Amino acid sequence: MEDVYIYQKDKHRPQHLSLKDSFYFLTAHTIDDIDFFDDDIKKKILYDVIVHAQTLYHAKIFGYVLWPDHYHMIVQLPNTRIDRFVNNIHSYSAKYLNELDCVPGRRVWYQYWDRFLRIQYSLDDLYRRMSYIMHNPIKHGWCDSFDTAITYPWSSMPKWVTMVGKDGLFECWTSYPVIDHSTDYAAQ
Ligand code: NI
Repeated sequence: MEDVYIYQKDKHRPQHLSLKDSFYFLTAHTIDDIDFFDDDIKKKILYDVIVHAQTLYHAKIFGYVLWPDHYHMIVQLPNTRIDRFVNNIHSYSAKYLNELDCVPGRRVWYQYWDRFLRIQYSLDDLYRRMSYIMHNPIKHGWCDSFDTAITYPWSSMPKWVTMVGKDGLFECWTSYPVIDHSTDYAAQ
């Protein structure tokens, strides 16, 4: 995914950002929170399907993190048909995963939640969601530090590091600290 987001302090409008489009923070869970995507081959299936949907729907994915039972994504769509975008990802990832596991027709995905990001006047909402993604490996017990979290391979974070450096990400992390999303199911 080439269009991952660039955090640029003091820049009014970051690269690739077209404000006429719709930005969403998206979270989707597998059915019964089953760890369907529990190895690299399976996560690669999900990743490839997401890349394909990105091209098909002219979406730009600025951030993502993939886990065995859910994923989060910050995505820009040129229209508001996020349902088609998500349904494409879910139907093809289920189809390919089920082929691999030899269980045709098995239900894989439960539901998704999207939050429209209000960034017309301020990018704070976007930066907060970037921090949320950076915090996710800690939240889900993969590691316990910022330095390790940003190396999580199934995410946009390694790409973010190459674009703005660890210092740039740390600045975002400290300027937009993760707030408690425990009552916000879309953000789990
Ligand atoms: Ni999560």
